[in-house]
Amino acid sequence: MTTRGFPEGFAWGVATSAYQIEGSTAADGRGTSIWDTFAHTPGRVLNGENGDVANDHYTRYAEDVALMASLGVGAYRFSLSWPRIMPGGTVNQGGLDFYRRLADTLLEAGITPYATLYHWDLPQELEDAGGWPARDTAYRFADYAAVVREALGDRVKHWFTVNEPWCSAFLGYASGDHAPGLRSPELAVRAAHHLLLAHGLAAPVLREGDGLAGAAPNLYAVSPASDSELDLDAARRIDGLQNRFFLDALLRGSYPEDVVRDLAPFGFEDVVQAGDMELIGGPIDFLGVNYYSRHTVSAESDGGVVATSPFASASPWPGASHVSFVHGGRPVTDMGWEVDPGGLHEILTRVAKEYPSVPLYITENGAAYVDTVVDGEIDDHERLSYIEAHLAACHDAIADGVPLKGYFAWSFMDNFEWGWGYGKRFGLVHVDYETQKRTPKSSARWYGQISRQNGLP
Ligand code: LGS
Repeated sequence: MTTRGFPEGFAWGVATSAYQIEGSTAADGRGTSIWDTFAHTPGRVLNGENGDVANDHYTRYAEDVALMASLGVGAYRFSLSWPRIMPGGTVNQGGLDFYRRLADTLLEAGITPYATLYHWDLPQELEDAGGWPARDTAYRFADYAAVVREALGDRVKHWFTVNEPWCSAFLGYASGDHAPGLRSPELAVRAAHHLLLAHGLAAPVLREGDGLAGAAPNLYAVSPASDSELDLDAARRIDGLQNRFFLDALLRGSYPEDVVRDLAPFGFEDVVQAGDMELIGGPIDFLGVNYYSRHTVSAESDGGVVATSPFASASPWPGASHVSFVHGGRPVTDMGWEVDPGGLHEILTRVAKEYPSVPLYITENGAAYVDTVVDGEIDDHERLSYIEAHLAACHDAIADGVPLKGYFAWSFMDNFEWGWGYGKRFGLVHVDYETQKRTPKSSARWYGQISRQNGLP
């Protein structure tokens, strides 16, 4: 019986991204991305793992879509690989054909496609030309958006421009934990602005006709470790860079003044040009929210860090490199991230209250746990509880008036977890990488049931 029903038409989805599942990195004219280069550089990914084969989704997509459909999932958020579609800057029909086939297969199965244009796999030649710190990359992204809109717009109506621009900018260019692995706060702040500019240039292109578009930043609940002035300031800085920088830009068309001040030592003010903020704050149809955890923030520099890769060394926080992250006393997942569904409610109600109204989606939420296969079954009750608690938080937020339109569990299946390689499993579906066998975990069957009945018991 359903006692906590969701609004009619709520999208119940699962999510993945191209580099994390596709494999076939040399097939049908695909070019090289910064993640190919990074993963093949010793010491960047745990155990030297890479996405060359991954989940072999490029050849197994039909089987994967059939499994999604059999579970009862109604929506699928995947990403398009830019180097498959425009290797070397020219259109590659072979790459577009793959996504046409994928979209057709989804539509035939009654699953609505939601496509993300950028989930971290920048074409290597664009990195060689300066990457996201170079303004020109944003214009190349707009060209790519036009190609994608033209080729897939008859099938795909829901678009996300950039996934987690915070990660691309600050893990990619400041801490070096993600590709391209650079350690320069000056480059990172430039990258952050140009990722947002890329969104601002691409959104109108994707919204032409009946297209609907938005961005998908990763937002965190943030609290100070104590009410000391120093801790409060540390929390302001982290909340500023993680949340308000992106929310203010996208939904108000301006950067928060205090964050601009924090970033001034890194040359941020010279990066923004006239007209940029109007583009970045231009109309969108929805905002995606990726939510995983809470940061509890201290100004004591001897506290911990939040692990973003097994090799983390430099800080991803320009203007807040003195800040540390302390344990807030909640249970943690296999990533060491604290489980805090209340933080999701806090973020959703905050966005709805403090910003101009825009429909929201949870574009990612989920957890890694160590799964054990017993007689071919995986009873992942911790993952199931994590998702159930976060869905309850969504239900509460909707009751409080938040215009939440859908939820995408991260992830449909276990996959390549960036710097952590294949060791961390976020999937509702288990993947045996030796055989590529997919086995739905208990959480997958449960989530399918919730999707079908449009509500929690
Ligand atoms: O697989 C990624 C998931 C897993 O956890 C996905 O590709 C990303 O879009 C997303 O970043 N994902 C994710 N996020 C949690 C990030 C926690 C990092 C904490 C570091 C903060 C300093």
